[in-house]
Amino acid sequence: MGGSDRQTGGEVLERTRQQTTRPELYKVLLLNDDYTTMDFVVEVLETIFNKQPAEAFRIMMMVHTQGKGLCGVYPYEIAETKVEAVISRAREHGFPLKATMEPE
Ligand code: TYC
Repeated sequence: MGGSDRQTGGEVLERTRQQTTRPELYKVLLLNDDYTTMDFVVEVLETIFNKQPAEAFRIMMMVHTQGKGLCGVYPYEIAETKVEAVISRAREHGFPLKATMEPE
Protein backbone atom coordinates (compact mmCIF):
# COMPACT_ATOMS: atom_id res chain seq x y z
CA MET A 1 0.00 0.00 0.00
CA GLY A 2 1.39 3.44 -0.91
CA GLY A 3 2.11 6.07 1.71
CA SER A 4 -0.32 8.71 0.51
CA ASP A 5 -3.62 7.15 1.62
CA ARG A 6 -4.60 7.64 5.27
CA GLN A 7 -6.49 4.64 6.53
CA THR A 8 -8.42 3.39 9.58
CA GLY A 9 -9.57 -0.20 9.81
CA GLY A 10 -8.99 -0.79 6.10
CA GLU A 11 -11.06 2.19 4.99
CA VAL A 12 -9.46 4.83 2.80
CA LEU A 13 -10.32 8.23 4.25
CA GLU A 14 -8.79 10.58 1.73
CA ARG A 15 -5.97 11.09 -0.71
CA THR A 16 -3.57 13.58 0.79
CA ARG A 17 -1.42 14.30 -2.31
CA GLN A 18 -2.14 14.49 -6.01
CA GLN A 19 -0.08 12.38 -8.34
CA THR A 20 1.91 14.76 -10.56
CA THR A 21 4.41 12.54 -12.37
CA ARG A 22 5.13 13.62 -15.94
CA PRO A 23 5.82 11.02 -18.65
CA GLU A 24 9.42 10.59 -19.76
CA LEU A 25 9.93 12.14 -23.18
CA TYR A 26 11.77 10.74 -26.18
CA LYS A 27 13.25 12.45 -29.23
CA VAL A 28 12.31 10.93 -32.59
CA LEU A 29 15.10 11.33 -35.17
CA LEU A 30 15.17 10.68 -38.90
CA LEU A 31 18.41 9.31 -40.37
CA ASN A 32 19.91 10.08 -43.77
CA ASP A 33 20.42 7.55 -46.55
CA ASP A 34 21.28 7.81 -50.24
CA TYR A 35 18.10 6.29 -51.71
CA THR A 36 15.00 7.76 -50.07
CA THR A 37 13.77 10.73 -52.10
CA MET A 38 13.63 14.20 -50.59
CA ASP A 39 9.95 14.51 -51.54
CA PHE A 40 9.10 11.32 -49.65
CA VAL A 41 10.87 12.52 -46.49
CA VAL A 42 9.03 15.86 -46.67
CA GLU A 43 5.73 13.98 -47.01
CA VAL A 44 6.58 11.80 -43.99
CA LEU A 45 7.34 14.91 -41.92
CA GLU A 46 4.07 16.56 -42.97
CA THR A 47 1.81 13.55 -42.46
CA ILE A 48 3.36 11.61 -39.56
CA PHE A 49 4.91 14.52 -37.64
CA ASN A 50 2.30 17.20 -38.56
CA LYS A 51 4.90 19.68 -39.83
CA GLN A 52 4.07 22.63 -42.07
CA PRO A 53 5.67 22.36 -45.56
CA ALA A 54 8.51 24.87 -44.91
CA GLU A 55 9.40 23.23 -41.58
CA ALA A 56 9.24 19.75 -43.13
CA PHE A 57 11.65 20.90 -45.88
CA ARG A 58 14.01 22.45 -43.29
CA ILE A 59 14.12 19.23 -41.22
CA MET A 60 14.62 17.09 -44.36
CA MET A 61 17.59 19.28 -45.40
CA MET A 62 19.02 19.05 -41.86
CA VAL A 63 18.90 15.24 -42.10
CA HIS A 64 20.34 15.32 -45.62
CA THR A 65 23.30 17.57 -44.68
CA GLN A 66 23.95 16.59 -41.02
CA GLY A 67 23.03 12.88 -41.12
CA LYS A 68 20.11 13.12 -38.71
CA GLY A 69 17.42 15.53 -37.60
CA LEU A 70 14.85 16.00 -34.84
CA CYS A 71 11.24 15.37 -35.87
CA GLY A 72 9.57 15.78 -32.48
CA VAL A 73 9.56 14.92 -28.77
CA TYR A 74 6.88 12.59 -27.41
CA PRO A 75 6.00 10.22 -24.56
CA TYR A 76 7.49 6.73 -25.07
CA GLU A 77 4.53 4.96 -26.71
CA ILE A 78 3.77 7.82 -29.09
CA ALA A 79 7.44 8.06 -30.10
CA GLU A 80 7.50 4.30 -30.70
CA THR A 81 4.34 4.49 -32.84
CA LYS A 82 5.83 7.33 -34.93
CA VAL A 83 9.04 5.34 -35.54
CA GLU A 84 7.00 2.29 -36.61
CA ALA A 85 4.82 4.44 -38.88
CA VAL A 86 7.90 5.89 -40.63
CA ILE A 87 9.47 2.47 -41.17
CA SER A 88 6.31 0.82 -42.44
CA ARG A 89 5.42 3.74 -44.77
CA ALA A 90 8.99 3.71 -46.12
CA ARG A 91 8.98 -0.06 -46.70
CA GLU A 92 5.63 0.15 -48.52
CA HIS A 93 7.32 2.55 -50.93
CA GLY A 94 10.55 0.55 -51.18
CA PHE A 95 12.72 3.12 -49.35
CA PRO A 96 15.34 2.27 -46.68
CA LEU A 97 14.50 5.38 -44.57
CA LYS A 98 15.18 4.87 -40.85
CA ALA A 99 13.93 6.60 -37.71
CA THR A 100 15.13 6.13 -34.14
CA MET A 101 14.19 7.36 -30.69
CA GLU A 102 16.32 8.36 -27.72
CA PRO A 103 15.61 9.77 -24.27
CA GLU A 104 15.27 13.57 -24.32
N1 TYC B 1 19.83 11.91 -48.91
C1 TYC B 1 18.60 11.68 -49.63
C2 TYC B 1 18.78 12.04 -51.11
O1 TYC B 1 19.76 12.69 -51.47
C3 TYC B 1 17.44 12.51 -49.06
C4 TYC B 1 17.10 12.15 -47.67
C5 TYC B 1 16.86 13.15 -46.74
C6 TYC B 1 17.00 10.82 -47.28
C7 TYC B 1 16.51 12.85 -45.43
C8 TYC B 1 16.66 10.48 -45.96
O2 TYC B 1 16.04 11.19 -43.76
C9 TYC B 1 16.40 11.51 -45.05
N2 TYC B 1 17.86 11.60 -51.95
